[in-house]
Amino acid sequence: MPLSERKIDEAAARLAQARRVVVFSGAGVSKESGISTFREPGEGLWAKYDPMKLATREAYEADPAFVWRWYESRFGLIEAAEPNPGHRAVAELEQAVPVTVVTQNIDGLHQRAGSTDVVELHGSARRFKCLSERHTGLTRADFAGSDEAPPRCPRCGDMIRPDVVWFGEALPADAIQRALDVATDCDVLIAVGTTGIVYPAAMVPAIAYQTGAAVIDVNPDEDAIAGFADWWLRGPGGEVLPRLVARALELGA
Ligand code: BJW
Repeated sequence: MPLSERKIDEAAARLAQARRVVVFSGAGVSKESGISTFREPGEGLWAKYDPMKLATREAYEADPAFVWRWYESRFGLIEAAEPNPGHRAVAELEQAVPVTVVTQNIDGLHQRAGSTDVVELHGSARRFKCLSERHTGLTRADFAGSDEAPPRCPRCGDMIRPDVVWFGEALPADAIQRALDVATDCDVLIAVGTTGIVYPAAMVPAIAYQTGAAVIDVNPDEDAIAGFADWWLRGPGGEVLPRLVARALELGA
């Protein structure tokens, strides 16, 4: 069923009154930029690959070359991708109200679209560290010219790994703390493009809801947030977010 103007208008009217907004995003917001989601039947990454053989420390230790090459192919797609109208609408909302983007994505597309306050819960495709984690904050320039897979840390010789959060690993403490703080403090939370089942990230929309924020969920398919959201705006982020934000700005957000 097409998403009604009435539903967009209702959600936009609430957004127009907001004092502080959190946008909680997942892989779906970047799908229209050509980046795969994880759990969609048939097309998500985990439909093609076993996450336990790719997104765990144990997998990396067992076959570092395989895992490194898989990440390198994904990072190539990420580098070539451009922000889509959904990312840009989120950035435009800052013209009217303070917005913190809490993203599970590692692609940096919110920042490239112009969002200025972005909390990355699951790391970043632009950062690397050595396996021992003694040397962090490395960039590609630190191992440029190496043809090893994976390259070696220039400082300790250990294997380099992507600075992303694998299953069973703790999220960056400062990022999860900030995410929980802004979730508690916001009065509107917009979730977009996430199944909302990966913890502790999934606590962010739940906490916002429990502390009284209005929750707007943007997703073409039902997710774990739609059940408690005030509005489930059913559709792709690249179509729904520009409509929602344009209407909220018209209403004087
Ligand atoms: C669209 C769209 C369009 C489509 N527009 N929308 C209970 C049981 C078993 C395990 C656990 C448990 N509770 C907790 C755990 C552990 C685990 C977990 O949550 N597992 C669950 C899956 C059950 N969590 C962890 O292991 C976390 N760490 C942890 O708990 O540590 C404990 C600890 C504490 C202290 C010390 C030590 C340890 C870490 C989780 C890390 C997740 N990592 C990944 C990979 C990141 C790196 C990489 O990119 O490779 O993060 S997994 C993957 O899932 C990735 C994502 O960020 C994350 C969330 O996925 P997301 O974004 O929701 O994507 P999808 O694909 O699921 O959904 C896409 C959505 O978009 C769909 O809804 C579509 O409909 C929609 N969509 N097109 C808008 N155009």
